[in-house]
Amino acid sequence: MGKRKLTQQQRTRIDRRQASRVREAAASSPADIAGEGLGPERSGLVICHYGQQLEIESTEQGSEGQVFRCYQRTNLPPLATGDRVVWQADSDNTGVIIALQERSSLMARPNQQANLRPVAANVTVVAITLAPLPQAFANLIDRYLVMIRSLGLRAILILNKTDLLDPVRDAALEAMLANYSRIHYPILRVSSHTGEGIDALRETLRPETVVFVGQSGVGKSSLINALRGGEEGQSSADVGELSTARDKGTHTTTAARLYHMPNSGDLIDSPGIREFGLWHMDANTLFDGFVEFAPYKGMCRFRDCKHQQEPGCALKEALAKGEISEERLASYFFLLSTLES
Ligand SMILES: Nc1nc2c(ncn2[C@@H]2O[C@H](COP(=O)(O)OP(=O)(O)OP(=O)(O)O)[C@@H](O)[C@H]2O)c(=O)[nH]1
Ligand SMILES: [Mg+2]
Ligand SMILES: [Zn+2]
Repeated sequence: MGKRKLTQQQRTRIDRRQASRVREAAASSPADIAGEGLGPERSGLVICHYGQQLEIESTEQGSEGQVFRCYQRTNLPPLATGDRVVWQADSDNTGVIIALQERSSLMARPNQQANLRPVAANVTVVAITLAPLPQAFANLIDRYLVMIRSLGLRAILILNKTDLLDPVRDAALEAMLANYSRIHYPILRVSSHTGEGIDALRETLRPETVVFVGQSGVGKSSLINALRGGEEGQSSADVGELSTARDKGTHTTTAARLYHMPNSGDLIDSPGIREFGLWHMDANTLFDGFVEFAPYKGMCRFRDCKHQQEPGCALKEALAKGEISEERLASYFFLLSTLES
């Protein structure tokens, strides 16, 4: 299996090269691209990508907002929800995507084979969604935070299902959230059922393109529905039951899908995941993913300090002074041990 170890910069470069190659191909072989029966080139937005097909929303004046089913030319890289593309209509509201426009960001996640699979493109904020149930794990949150940081995106934490909070049972959850609050991650507390905090969350997300990530069952799809409000004629995201089926790894949302907000901004729903690895990452990028470690980078007495028992270790000193937390340092060491050497 071709395991990749790419930095975001490299990935962006590859994407860019690919995009320009595609543009060149389009320019050099108009006969092929504008094949028989195909309409003029149009701009579009990928709403959803499932199996071989993609749903493309026209962003062209005249047909703006209309949705078409498209296939993509095989010379294109894998496309993701949120990608801006050039496509041509075929017949019967179907079409073919011929080019990918440059991406400002690409959220990808490693699959079982440690290959990166694109999930959402052109997002500005990643909303890590948590709930009292299913139980939240700091280590999964840390993986997301590292990945988000490595992609140069902004992270926010959303605690959903506040209606289920129990002061005794959820003391550990509150302590965990306080830990993230201390290192300046915004935390919004909401309930998609009671509506608590939904207006404030909508206000925070308004100008952004946001992808919702997090474990299956935390209520990502429910939140998106609550944020959009139940407008007449509007399609809503599928919401699942918290059932025993979930323990076997069934997910209600199976493909990332983009929803427009009534005024401005886009929300992307994504399938829940139980865990994902960071195997593809290098140790330096991992370290940078722990934002509060930044002031101590390169400050240890020994340049190759492993932050274990070495004298003059800046990280250990920060820990002793309470400037970084035990949990986060342990999480860092754990993730470090999972990287490909
Ligand atoms: N009590 C309570 N239940 C909620 C809330 N939000 C969602 N739920 C319930 O949680 C369950 C899962 O909701 P979904 O929106 O399908 O969760 P999801 O994160 O989209 O799950 P996947 O699509 O599998 O990743 C459903 O039974 C919802 O009704 C909430 O604020 N309070
Ligand atoms: Mg869902
Ligand atoms: Zn050190």
